[in-house]
Amino acid sequence: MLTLLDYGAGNVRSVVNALESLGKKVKFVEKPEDILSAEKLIFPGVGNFSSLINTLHEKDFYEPLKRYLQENRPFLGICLGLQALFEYSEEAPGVKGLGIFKGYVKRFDTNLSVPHIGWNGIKAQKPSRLFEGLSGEEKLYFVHSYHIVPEEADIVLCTTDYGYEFVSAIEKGNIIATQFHPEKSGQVGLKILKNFLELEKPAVKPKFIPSKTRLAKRIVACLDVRTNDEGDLVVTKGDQYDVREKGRVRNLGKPVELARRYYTEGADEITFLNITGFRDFPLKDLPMLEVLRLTSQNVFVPLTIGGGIRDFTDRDGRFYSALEVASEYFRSGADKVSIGSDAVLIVEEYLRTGKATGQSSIETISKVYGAQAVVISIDPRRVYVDSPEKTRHPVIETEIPGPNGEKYCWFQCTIKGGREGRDIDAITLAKVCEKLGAGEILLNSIDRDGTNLGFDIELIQAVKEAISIPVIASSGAGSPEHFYEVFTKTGVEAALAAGIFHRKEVSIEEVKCYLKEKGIEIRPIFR
Ligand code: 1PR
Repeated sequence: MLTLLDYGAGNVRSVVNALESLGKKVKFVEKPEDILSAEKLIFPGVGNFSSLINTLHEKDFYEPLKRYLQENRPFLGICLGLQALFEYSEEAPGVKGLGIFKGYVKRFDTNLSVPHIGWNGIKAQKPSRLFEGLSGEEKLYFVHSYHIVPEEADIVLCTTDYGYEFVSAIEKGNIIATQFHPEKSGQVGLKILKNFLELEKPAVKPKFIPSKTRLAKRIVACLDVRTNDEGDLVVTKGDQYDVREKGRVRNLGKPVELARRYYTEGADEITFLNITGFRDFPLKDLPMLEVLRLTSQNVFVPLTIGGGIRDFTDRDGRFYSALEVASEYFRSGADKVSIGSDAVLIVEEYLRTGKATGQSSIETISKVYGAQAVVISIDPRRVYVDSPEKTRHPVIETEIPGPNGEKYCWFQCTIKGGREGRDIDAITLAKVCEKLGAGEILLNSIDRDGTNLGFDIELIQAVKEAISIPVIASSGAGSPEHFYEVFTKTGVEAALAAGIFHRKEVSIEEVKCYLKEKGIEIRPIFR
């Protein structure tokens, strides 16, 4: 029996699912005594350092947890569950951590995109049971803006490179804690969890230690989901956002089955977009929550969900905040939420008034769940002009001239699945969203969606250069070469495709093999 310390933020369901898939029963800590009576305690953490420590105090968990750790009893901390073991964090000045180990938590000081999101390697620093069965070439899933700086060198279990070398896991006695998320690291992560459960067995020396680890470029499979004309929830796919063929919604499969297929085929991440979420209220749209619940039972890579994340008042006058909607998604198994239409309206308001309200979906969700949990999905369309003076929006000089030979264009944001164009451009939108607390941009292109012509490199370059959070390039992928092009011509961290995978024209494995041959860092597929 394992005991899980859930302090109420983030996606603990995936940790439970991962442990259950290993045949373990999980008990939740409900009262302070449950901590001291645990045989093995698991403490996953996402979100914010101060909200975690404050919640531990409020629930009277702080002291029992400290005692459990001081008694050197079996413990696995994950992400913030690692950081909380140190004295303090730059994320929350004045807030005291558990102080089990000397040292502090520091914000990444690098010119690379922060958060550090994605699959990176580990360099073992000492033998450990955790490394049993690993070859050293594995990549694990990270998502964080802060990392630990321990004072005691002997607790360092492994390190990882991101701009510089940082400590990515520690081990001392029976206490192990990782910055990466084993529960989101596919089969490799499950192996690590299994190793923790067998901690009493002998430690092993890692076979291979890379000189430097590299963050992999992520390949994301996207499932646009909606109810079809028969009332079934299906994966569909549009051509430039038109999902109907001969008047009927295209049906490309069932969401849970397809997600599972992409997981086994090597997708580094899976995104569900509830494409009619702008008009249907997602908490009434229970099938979508069920899709997440079922998917997260056996898909152990990050899951993002988008569609309908905004404040909402129902017919009876009951108000639901965007934070409540997002929380329900996180509880159902999502790791990140993606905000589309609402982000455009928030940024318009911000530009009109010149100030942030602190109450928007982006700000409230980011504050509770952390920036890394908030993705902004942008649906831009090219608007051509003869000359830059013809518009007040930032323009680019384009190599793809407009219908009348125009040499300039700007990228107009749309809402409601591309149905309504707004007076704001994608570059400004991305910049303001970053300022408000978004952690990642999912950059679509209505012009390229479903065309197989390749990504809109000019759009992606323009947005990527304007911001410092990671960007997922989307729309238009038709071949492995297109992925290579977007990774080499722009600095994007991830590339997403839908149609080619759904129609089985190109597999995720083919894309990864091609990229690997060309020298692009990817996450190897371990089955
Ligand atoms: O506005 O917060 O409710 O979110 C709605 C979400 O649904 C947004 O993220 C929006 O992008 C998405 N969406 C709405 N309508 C459509 C549609 O297609 N009619 N999906 C839609 C389109 C594009 C990607 C697509 C890529 C790759 N989003 O999802 O998967 O373009 O396709 P490809 O590889 O086949 O070219 P809100």
